Amino acid sequence: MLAFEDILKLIEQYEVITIFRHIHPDCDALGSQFGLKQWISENYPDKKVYALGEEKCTQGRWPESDTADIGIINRSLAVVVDTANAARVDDQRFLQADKVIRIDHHPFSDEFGDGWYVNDHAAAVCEILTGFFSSTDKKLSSKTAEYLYKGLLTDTLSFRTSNTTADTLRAAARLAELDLSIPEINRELFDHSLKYFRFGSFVRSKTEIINKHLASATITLEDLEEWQTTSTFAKNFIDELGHVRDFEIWAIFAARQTDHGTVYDGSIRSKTIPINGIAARFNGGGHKNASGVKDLTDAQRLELLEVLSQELSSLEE
Ligand SMILES: [Mn+2]
Repeated sequence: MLAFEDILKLIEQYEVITIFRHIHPDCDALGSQFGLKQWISENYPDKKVYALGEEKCTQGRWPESDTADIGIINRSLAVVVDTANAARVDDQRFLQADKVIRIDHHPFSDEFGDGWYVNDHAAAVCEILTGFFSSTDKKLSSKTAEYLYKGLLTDTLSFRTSNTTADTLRAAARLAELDLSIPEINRELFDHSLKYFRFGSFVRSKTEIINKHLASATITLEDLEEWQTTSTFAKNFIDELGHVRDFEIWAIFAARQTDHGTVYDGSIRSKTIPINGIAARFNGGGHKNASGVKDLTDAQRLELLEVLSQELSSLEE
């Protein structure tokens, strides 16, 4: 495990720094990536910093990724953010960097890289970076703060998740001091289209109560066709099932067509019961109360719901 001083030393030691994020990037992946790039560029203007990764995120506005040839990566310090598994890094060329370190807040799963700072009590990598930057005597600009705040706000669902702590709120306060427009950032990240609004109602209409404390919505290929949308888009609507007093666990599944037939990808949330262990048995994983699964047959989808249902039986009085 690296300390903040070790990370700072490495950054100071390397002339070239490449920053990598995970596939299907969310705002914490992008916020920590571009926040780190911005902070290094402002404090060490002679260094070359590259934010790499192909895939884009539809939430919020973000800069374009950089491009770097393998020669650049070879002599760089690669910093992988928000990613617990080597296979999930968007751009596997990170493996060819001179040194690889990672900064993450997912439960530790994969021992990759030459060193790491992993704190699974942090609500977001952006929270960790806020602590890191504040531990130095370097400048933290409003622009860097805005990137970090976006990651913090989204990974905590606006400071509502179970991993939101006093440290999270202190980090947010530290960032907010730097002249951020809180309502503008909120609108940028959370205002959505009329189609999104209507699809949310559709997801609610498809929600079934499996037992009193477990709810699930399954979006079929026909549904996706009718709405002209994708399973990735549909899975984002997991929050439509949240905020119901009776539900302890809720899940959304969306169909995807593959060469070997229809499979289901899903998102699962719980109030208190750990679900990442169960998700791991169904081609998935994630956080204690927020996990994903993928490539399930319809039978596996039903089996998963059965397992979740049994998990809840301990709550029945
Ligand atoms: Mn994250």
